[in-house]
Amino acid sequence: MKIGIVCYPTFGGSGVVATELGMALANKGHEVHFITYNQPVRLDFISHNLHFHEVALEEYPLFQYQPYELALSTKMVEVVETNNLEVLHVHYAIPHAYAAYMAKKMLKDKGIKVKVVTTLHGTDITLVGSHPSYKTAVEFSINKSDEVTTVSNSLKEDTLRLFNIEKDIKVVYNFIDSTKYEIADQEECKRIAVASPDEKILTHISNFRPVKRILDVIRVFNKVQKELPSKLLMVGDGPERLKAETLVKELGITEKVLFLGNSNEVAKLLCYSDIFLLPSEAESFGLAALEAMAANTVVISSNRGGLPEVNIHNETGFLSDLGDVDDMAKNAISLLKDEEKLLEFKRKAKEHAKLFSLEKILPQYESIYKACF
Ligand code: GMT
Repeated sequence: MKIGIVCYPTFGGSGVVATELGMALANKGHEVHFITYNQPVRLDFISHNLHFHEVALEEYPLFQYQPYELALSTKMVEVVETNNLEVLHVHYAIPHAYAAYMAKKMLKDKGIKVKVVTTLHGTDITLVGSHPSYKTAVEFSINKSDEVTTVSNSLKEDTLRLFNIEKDIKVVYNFIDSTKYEIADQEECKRIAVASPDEKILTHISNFRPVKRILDVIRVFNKVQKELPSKLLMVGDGPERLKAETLVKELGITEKVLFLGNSNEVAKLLCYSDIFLLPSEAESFGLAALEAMAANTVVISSNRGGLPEVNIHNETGFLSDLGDVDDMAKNAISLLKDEEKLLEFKRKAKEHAKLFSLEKILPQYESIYKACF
């Protein structure tokens, strides 16, 4: 098929899923066209079937805010028309689903048909989408999509609770390409660079937005490091970084916490991690937790949103109530002190991650594209 993929190209779960999906589809022989304002960060031109079309914005002094939806829908029309695309798969409702609806209408006027698949990722529904400034347009564009998917059952329930949805919503879980996490035995896994052999390694990866509660990450680690030698790797960047660095200084643990910035090579950091911390306030799925599990890392997370669908309590890790840093630290310490139990949890985490493999999820998206016709 000929498929257009629209996503946010930055670090963030929805962009990662869209990019990995596009690359996998191209690998399987589909013709894939990414339409976005920058080249997606994880995009690797591994196939001649992959194309990137930049949405360029015109600076104009009259505009306080650039009309991105307009430029995006114009680009979608151009790319669909020039390349005979059959499906536009938009990731994240705002403003992508709305822009796709406009593009579809403009194309119809030209006698060209295109189907729109919308994948909801979380904050487009839970944090931003239901805000009165956006709700009407988000609800409208979801209902006008040919097919709608969410990345977890939890997000489907939230969508049905917060909006008046007339469409059937299909749940298609996030996925991982497990081959990318098979580096643990290879030379690339440089544990020695971050910790000494007796130290345990805890890791957090996110965009450091308030919803990720990275101060809880630091507080949990602070309790852990009092009990056993350990290091914390903070991977990512974002608005809460300064607060987190300040807290680390106040607690006197700067030597033990490494802020590594954004990374495209999470597998190389996760391969030596023992525990992945994700105490988020909301998480429609928690792709970072799944990536950690695929890399043999136990997850200690909050029990919010779709996290219980990914992280199985007392098997692949532990779930705690929001903000319960004592419980998270207690679970981490008991696991890290029991080498056998830790290894068993790691094994189960890796095993469970296989349920979300690319091979299982890709055909689900392909049948959704077919269902549009
Ligand atoms: O969580 C983020 O910071 C990024 C956000 C996004 O929209 O890119 O991630 C959302 O989509 C991911 C992929 O489907 C999910 O794994 C994340 O759980 C979800 N984030 C939230 O719901 C907060």
